[in-house]
Amino acid sequence: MSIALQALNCLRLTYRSAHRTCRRIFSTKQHIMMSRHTHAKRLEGLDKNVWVAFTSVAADPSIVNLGQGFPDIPPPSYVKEALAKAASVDLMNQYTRGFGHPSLVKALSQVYGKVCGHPIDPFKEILVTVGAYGSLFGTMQGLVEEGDEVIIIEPFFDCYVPMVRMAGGKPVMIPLRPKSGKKTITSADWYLDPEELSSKFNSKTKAIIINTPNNPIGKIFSRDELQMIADLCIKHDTLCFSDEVYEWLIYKGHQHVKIATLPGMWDRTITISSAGKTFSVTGWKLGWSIGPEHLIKHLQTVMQNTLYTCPTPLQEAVAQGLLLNYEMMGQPECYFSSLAEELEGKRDRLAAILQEAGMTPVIPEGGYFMLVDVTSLNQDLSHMADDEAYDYKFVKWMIKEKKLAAIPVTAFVGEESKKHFEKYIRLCFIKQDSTLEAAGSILKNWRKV
Ligand code: IK2
Repeated sequence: MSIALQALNCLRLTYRSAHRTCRRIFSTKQHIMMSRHTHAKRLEGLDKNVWVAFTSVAADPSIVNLGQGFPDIPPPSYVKEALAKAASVDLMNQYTRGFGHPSLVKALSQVYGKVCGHPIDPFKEILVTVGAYGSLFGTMQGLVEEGDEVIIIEPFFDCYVPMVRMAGGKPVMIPLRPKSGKKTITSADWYLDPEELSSKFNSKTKAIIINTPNNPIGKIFSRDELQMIADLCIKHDTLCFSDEVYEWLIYKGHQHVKIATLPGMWDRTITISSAGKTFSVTGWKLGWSIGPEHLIKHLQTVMQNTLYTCPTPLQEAVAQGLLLNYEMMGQPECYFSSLAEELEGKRDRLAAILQEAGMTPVIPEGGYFMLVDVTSLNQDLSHMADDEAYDYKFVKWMIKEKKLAAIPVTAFVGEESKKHFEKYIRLCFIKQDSTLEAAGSILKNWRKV
C-alpha cells in the first residue's frame, strides 16, 4: 500500500472514530438537555385523566353515551338568545372587568344573597372564573401552601387530588362508607364516620373539600353532617372548600344546605358553582367562587396573574339568565327547580331500567349521576390486561361490546379505596328520553348478544 493510501486510510479511521465519539458526546449532551426539559415535579403521577381517556372512546356516534356529565337536552332558549344579543353589541365583544363582568357579579350577588340570607358584595366577595374547574384551581393556588394537608371525601370529583398536589398540598382521604347490614340503595346510605373524620384533622390541616350534591354518588350532605364538618373546621381553625355545582338539582324530600350559612362558617368557606351546570351549558365554561373578602382577594390574585378575565358575551348571557330566574325563584317555572323536576323523572326511569336488567343502582338524592353495582352481571374480564381496576376494564369492554358508555368509579377514589368501589360504574341521566331508551334496550338485551 502506498504511503498516500495508508495516510488516507488512517485519516478515514480517525474520522470514523472521531465521528462515533462526537455522536456519543452529542447524544449524551442531547440526553442531558432533554432530561433538563422533563416535567415539573409537581406534575409527577398526574398524567392520567379519566375524561381524556373516556371521552375519545365514547365519541363514536353509534355509542349510547351515558359517560361524561353533559346534557344532550337543549339549554333554555333565553340564555342562547341572550348570548346572541350580547355578541351583537360591539363593546360586549371586548375584555370586561377581570374578576367578573359587572352585570354577572351583580346578578350572582342577588341570587346568592337571597339564598344565603345576607348581602354579598358583588365586587369583593365573588370571583368569576373559567368553569368550576377554574374556581377550584384558583382556590387551591390561592390558599393551599406547600405541606398543607387537605381532607378529601371519597368518592370525589377527580381533579381535587391533582389540584391539591399542584399547589404543594397533601391530599388526605376519608371514604364515605355504606351503612352496614343494609342493602345500599340510595346515596343517603353512604355516610361519613364522625370519629374517622375527626382523626383526619390535625395542625397541618388547611382545608376540607366537600361536594354536595356529590359527583359521582349523588349524596346530599344533611344539615347534621354539615354541622359535624363545620364543628371540626372551627375547632381546628381550617377552611372549607364547598363545591356545589349541582346545588339546584335536588330531588323531592331533600334539601340543599350551604355549609357557608352555618354559624361561624362564612368567614372560612369558599363556595363554588358553575353556569354550565346551572343552565345546562357545560361548554360555556363559566364558574364562580363566593366567600369573604379576606379569602376571595387571594383567588383574585391568582386570576389576575393567570387568566385575567372570562369571555364577556357569555358572562352577560348568564347574568340575564340569572336575573330572569331570580324573579321566578320559588315558582315552578324557575329553571333552578324545573330542571330538577324534569331530571327526577329521568332518574327514576334509568333506575327502573337498571333494576329490570338485574343491576343495583344507588338512587341519587341530587345531581345527575347514578352509581350502579355491576357485580350481579358476573362479567368475566380475565382476558383483559390485569393492570387496571375491574371497573375500568368493564367500561372499556361495555363500550366495545355493548356500545354503551359510562365512567368507572375508581377514577373518583384514592388508591386505598379502589377495592371498595371497583364494582361500580357511573351513568349520567341528563339525557333525552330517546338516549335513555336506547340505553334501556341495550341493557334489556344484555344477555342475548
Ligand atoms: N365540580 C364538580 C363536582 C363537577 O361535577 C364538575 C363538572 N363535572 O362534569 C364532568 C363529569 O363529571 O362528567 C366541575 C366541578 C367542573 O365544572 P365546570 O364544567 O363548570 O368547570
